[in-house]
Amino acid sequence: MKYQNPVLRGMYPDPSMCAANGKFYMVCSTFQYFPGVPLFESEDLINWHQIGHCLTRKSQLLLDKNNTNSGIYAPTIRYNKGRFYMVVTNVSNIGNFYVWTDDIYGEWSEPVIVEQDGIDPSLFFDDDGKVYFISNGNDKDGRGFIQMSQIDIETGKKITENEPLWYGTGGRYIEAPHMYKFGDYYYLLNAEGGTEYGHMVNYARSRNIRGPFEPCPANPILTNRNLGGYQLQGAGHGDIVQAGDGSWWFCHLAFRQVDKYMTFHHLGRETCMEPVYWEDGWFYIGTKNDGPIDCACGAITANGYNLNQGYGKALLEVEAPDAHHFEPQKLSYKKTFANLSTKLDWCYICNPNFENYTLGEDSFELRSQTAEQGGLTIDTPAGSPTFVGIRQCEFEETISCKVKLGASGDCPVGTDCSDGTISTNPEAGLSIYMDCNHHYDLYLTKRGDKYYVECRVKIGPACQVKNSVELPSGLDAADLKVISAPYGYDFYANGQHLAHADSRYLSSEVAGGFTGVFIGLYAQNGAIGTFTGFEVEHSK
Ligand code: 6LW
Repeated sequence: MKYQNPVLRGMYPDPSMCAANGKFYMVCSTFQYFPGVPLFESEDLINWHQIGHCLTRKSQLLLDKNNTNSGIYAPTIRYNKGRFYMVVTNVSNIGNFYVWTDDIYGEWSEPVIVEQDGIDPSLFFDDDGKVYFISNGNDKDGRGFIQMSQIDIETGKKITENEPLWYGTGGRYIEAPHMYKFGDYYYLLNAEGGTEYGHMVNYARSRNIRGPFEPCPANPILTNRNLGGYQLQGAGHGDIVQAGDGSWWFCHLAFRQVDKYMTFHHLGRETCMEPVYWEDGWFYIGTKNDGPIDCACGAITANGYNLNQGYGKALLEVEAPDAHHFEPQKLSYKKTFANLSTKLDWCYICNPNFENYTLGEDSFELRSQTAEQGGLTIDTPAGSPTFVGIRQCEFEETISCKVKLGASGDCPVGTDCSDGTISTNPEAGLSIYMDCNHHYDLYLTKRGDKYYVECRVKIGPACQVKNSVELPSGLDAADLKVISAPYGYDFYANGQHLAHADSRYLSSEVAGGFTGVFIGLYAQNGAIGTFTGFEVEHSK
């Protein structure tokens, strides 16, 4: 039976997973978004559903520095003796820490800080009861490596100093380390090559936890860096588990370009799953029929890919091992306020002022930041504007809602923004949001007594109102619709096409950074936006 990658679609990067009590649990990075670190559960490793977040309180997740690519990087989830641990870096302030819970459906502890530098921390519980803290780091000459210390898991205090374990295979940005013990060997996994097109996964093994580590002869065991003309790229940063049926699985990040030759991606890095097989104490990505293969002859796999350099490939369609049963994936969806009202999908930028949001059965009321709160807008580079969003999960989505515009009475003096400058008139609407410098907005605004629906594009320092249509007098609401396709977005108001904008200008290649596009509702400059009838639809 075949399944489709990514298994978590939309911005779910840096996955880590563990097995516990017959199920699997997975976590991903969230950067500047609140709550932090979504937590997923699965019974078959292919179908995942979100059961919560690990970081739900400001005391666990302070996001006060800036709203692009700060915050939470690369979590690891582990289970030991009835307790779950999630270890992660908050690059904006407290650095490396972990939280724990004995109830996977409940709240997680306050942060336990570990005084170890580097990012992408991981925990390893050895058979002898010792607990190790592993992260990347740099030696005194600035060379990247994987380092480890022994810690007291009750307090997070270090028992030993950091020691270097492995410098990797020579790729840039050695990161994403995990230690495992399978049989007689310790296995030390990493990612190298950077999280872009050169990304890869390597590992080494040793009979001693302190090394020396012997690199796998097939490194990189996963990379798409030589797979040209293929939509899925950037495969790297992963984690491995064994399922109850004996099969082994590897989760990792990768991204979908807008098509197979066009090297832009805007949905962010996503989570894929690959089968794993073993041979002579080494593990490989894929199924045995795919390889390993005599590299010198440039062998072609059953899937038609040349495995000349690096063995494992991340593929969009994967044949699962026969013995592994899973439910067919559900790839179509219709998201509405009602079915999103569990709040698990909603994300805020930095630490939100919750008093500005009221989610009802089929409505979401958003009140602009007040002057005392800072009067922030979605262009502000730090802090929490009134914005709540969900990830764009597929290229093709139809997004619609009605927005009604009220004003709080303390709205600032307006300026005409038809020359492209940032407006200070009250406005509320939808934002196709990559970051504060790259977003496309479809909104209702008021100048004097008149209401207008407008579409504005902001691409770095260039900001342009593409179209502005006055509403018939007496109307203070509009139907907004965005139709997205791989190459771009079309913006409509009250059935009229207002503008088109290319997706490439919201891509990671243009905007930089680690996140992907969100579909946001926002209100600013004194506006109160009442949103109803929200729908995000995708049919496969
Ligand atoms: C993360 C690093 C990486 O810390 O990107 O792809 C960084 N890998 O491991 C941010 O996600």
